[in-house]
Amino acid sequence: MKLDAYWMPFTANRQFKKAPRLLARSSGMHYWTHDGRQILDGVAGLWCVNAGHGRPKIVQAIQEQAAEMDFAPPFQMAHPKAFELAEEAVKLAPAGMTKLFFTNSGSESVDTALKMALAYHRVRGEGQRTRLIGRERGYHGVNFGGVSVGGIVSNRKMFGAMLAGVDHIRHTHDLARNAFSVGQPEHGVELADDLERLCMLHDPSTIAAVIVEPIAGSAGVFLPPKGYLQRLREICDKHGILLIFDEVITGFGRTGQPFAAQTFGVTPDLMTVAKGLTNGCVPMGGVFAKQAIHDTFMNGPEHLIEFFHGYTYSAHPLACAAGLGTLATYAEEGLLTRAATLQSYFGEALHSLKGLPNVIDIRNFGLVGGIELQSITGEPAKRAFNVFLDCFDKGVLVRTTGDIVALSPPLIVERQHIDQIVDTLRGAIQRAA
Ligand code: PXG
Ligand code: PLP
Repeated sequence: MKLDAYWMPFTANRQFKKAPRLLARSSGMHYWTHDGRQILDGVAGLWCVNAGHGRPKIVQAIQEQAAEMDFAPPFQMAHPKAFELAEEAVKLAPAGMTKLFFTNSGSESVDTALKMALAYHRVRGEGQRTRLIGRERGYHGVNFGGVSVGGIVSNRKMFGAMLAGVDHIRHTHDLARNAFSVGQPEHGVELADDLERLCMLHDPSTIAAVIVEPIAGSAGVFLPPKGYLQRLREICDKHGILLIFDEVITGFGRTGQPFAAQTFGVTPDLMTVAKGLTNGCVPMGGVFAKQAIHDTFMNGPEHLIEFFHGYTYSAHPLACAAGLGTLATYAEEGLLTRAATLQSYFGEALHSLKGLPNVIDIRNFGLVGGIELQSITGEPAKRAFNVFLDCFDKGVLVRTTGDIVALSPPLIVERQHIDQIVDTLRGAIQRAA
């Protein structure tokens, strides 16, 4: 096979093509490589295959839809499954988040939510609210809006000035006070007050929205300190700022409830999702909005378009079919709350790695885990990458970012899979010493 033409995303292309890792098949908790090796999926593909691989309802829904109708234009037209999927999805959302706008990815969801926030204020006659606030070490996808509010330096520094008027609150990662916390860390609620600092600096009446991940995933699994999200909500309410939760990773059962907003008891104004919405089977994302935000747009003449935004593939029939199959599978098997019942077993298994060489922190919540390793001096990210390669060699797929190993197994994971993941990691971390 020629590997030349494909310019791979977020990949060390030259290194990869010297020793490619190709997946050929998947089922349940497993992948099989092109040369037939079975690999246990410790990361739900890329935080998305929450119901596990090759689920019959989803496969059938996609097959039938492909035969019945391939594409339907989404502007001034629609098809029934778009409405059905939105109806089913808002039943799972936090109370009051009754509207769903479809996109094709998390990155598009983020840009959509940011535009919704700006337009909402403008429609209300507060067009001076143009500033967007993100958080250091946040990941909100790779489009210009998302990297602007995002806080990962390597995802930003090559790309110029990005959106104007964006600022960032401090991240919540605090090894000195919170290392090896089980579940939510005790310390750091006051970091939410950093939003007050930006309100004072810019004047709160210029700020449209704040976007955070309830649990930061991509940058390395950073949990919200106890009370932190509540405090953010209070500050936003005080100043009329919209709160956006980016639930692209935390959505659809990862934290033990359908959404982290429910797990943590804090309802945002807008909520971005993707990944688990279709079990990763067909690309799709969405933005949940509170009824009142939607209704604010619905005030002009009825024949006029209310929100000048949308994608050719918004509510694509194949994606809607996959989404309906996915939500049915989640419901039948109780998957959206399964992480709550497994979280203590998963957490204890992960924390059993404490004391291994170079393990400087272990973090867990629901079925999300992070293991932070001491970097090799002068070679950041190398130790964790070696652990990733070693685990893959031993038949387990994990994910690394910098020197942090991230875990997010499909929600169908069983205890023996958790044991296999952790035992494989134990060996790999020892060998990486
Ligand atoms: N927001 C959040 C919180 C995400 O985690 C996106 C937006 C963007 O979604 P799309 O579908 O445009 O990729 C994400 C995506 C990793 C990793 O290594 C995580 C993501 C993407 C790529 C890698 O953890 N999350
Ligand atoms: N570029 C051009 C020239 C287009 O015509 C379109 C859509 O019609 C786009 C970009 C946007 O594509 P999409 O709607 O798939 O995001």
